[in-house]
Amino acid sequence: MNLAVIGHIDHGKSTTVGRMMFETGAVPAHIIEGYRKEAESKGKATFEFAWVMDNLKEERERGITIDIAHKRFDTPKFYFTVVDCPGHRDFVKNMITGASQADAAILVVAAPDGPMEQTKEHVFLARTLGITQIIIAINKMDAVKYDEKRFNEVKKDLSDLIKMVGYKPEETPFIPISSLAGVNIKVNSPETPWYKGLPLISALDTFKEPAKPTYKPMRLPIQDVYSISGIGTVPVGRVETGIVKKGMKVSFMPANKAGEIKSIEMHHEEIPEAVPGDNVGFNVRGIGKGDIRRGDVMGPAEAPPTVADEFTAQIVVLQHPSALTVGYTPVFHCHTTQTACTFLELKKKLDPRTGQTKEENPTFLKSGDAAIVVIKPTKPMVIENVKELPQLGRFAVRDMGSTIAAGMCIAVQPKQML
Ligand SMILES: Nc1nc2c(ncn2[C@@H]2O[C@H](COP(=O)(O)OP(=O)(O)OP(=O)(O)O)[C@@H](O)[C@H]2O)c(=O)[nH]1
Ligand SMILES: [Mg+2]
Repeated sequence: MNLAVIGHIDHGKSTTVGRMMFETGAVPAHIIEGYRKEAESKGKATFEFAWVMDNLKEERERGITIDIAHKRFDTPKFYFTVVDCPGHRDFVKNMITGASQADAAILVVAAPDGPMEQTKEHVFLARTLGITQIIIAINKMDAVKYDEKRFNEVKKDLSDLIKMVGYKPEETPFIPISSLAGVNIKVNSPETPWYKGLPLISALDTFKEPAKPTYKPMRLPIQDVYSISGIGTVPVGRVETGIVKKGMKVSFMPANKAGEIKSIEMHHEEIPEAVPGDNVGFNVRGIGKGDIRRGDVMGPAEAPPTVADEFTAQIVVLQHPSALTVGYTPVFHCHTTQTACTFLELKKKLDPRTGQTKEENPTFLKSGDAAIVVIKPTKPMVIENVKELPQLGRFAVRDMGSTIAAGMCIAVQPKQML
């Protein structure tokens, strides 16, 4: 199960992940103790659990997460690949990459603050990027003296927020925790006698296993490409649909490069095939490091990923400082690609609640509007019809450091790739 941990800056996402890794035995106590001493000596006391996830020098100095990091831990039912997302508004693009790989999410909200700007933005993005299952951890309960009243206030605000984007509050676990103190993580703690639900780690086991679309054409968006001595070029990414097998002939789009799968590795073990949800590294005969990059998508040679000349999309505008018009060219984040795309045509404005047409050919769109639009990428990009390959058809639209809109591709006019 791929799990994203999302939420506003400083609300304790990395600390929560570090704490879960510790409590499940994925990180031994002496490592945490080492981090605790080092963090304290560097004026970063209390960051010992966050440092399990924040490995970059700049992350540790600034005390924030910048890029997403993957870690693994096991619960009785699942093994989780957890993606710790940055909360800082400048790094929402990294959060989108993390969220686009996830089956489920933990939303971390600090009890003293309640929902903040990136709480809202992350919830909206998680939903539009297709994450259907969510658990809400109301963290830093120690800082509000484990007050039930404060917990209920924050819970109420969050219920309203998640309901707006389509999650069901009554089916969503809300858990009062303190990641720093280790309260309600593995077992229910005496600090919150009023809390009758499950502790965080047990709640994770109530997630439903995502259906694996193995029968669809294989798609694997490239997240990174490494060069490893003795092995060669090693692209990494998550299988979204279909099966990747050793010996398979594959094609990368829009790079338009072909090769053959030599070996596949997951969590440092060689495996014969990879299925949807697997985060893998693999070696391809015929592919050099410079041939492909983040944003390219691998598919079978006989059914390569679709490169769009233009595509039709249904979008919801989250926020735009003025009006969104034809000619506007923000960055589209779709699977692992970030590509500038132009709004070519505003076909119709929809009622966001019913989906009925409100206006044909509107001259502009503003915050809160839903619409059908035609989009043209400024350079080749892979996007698929959401009906056939939902994982490759959802996107977020960003400009000047904020999320403008999110949506899905409902028709593609393919580009001829020779
Ligand atoms: N009092 C208290 N502080 C906490 C708790 N959890 C985290 N913190 C503190 O909050 C600060 C930020 O924690 P992080 O885990 O780095 O927060 P984050 O959400 O990962 O932050 P970004 O990745 O930068 O968005 C640190 O000083 C933590 O020690 C908690 O349960 N109680
Ligand atoms: Mg963090």
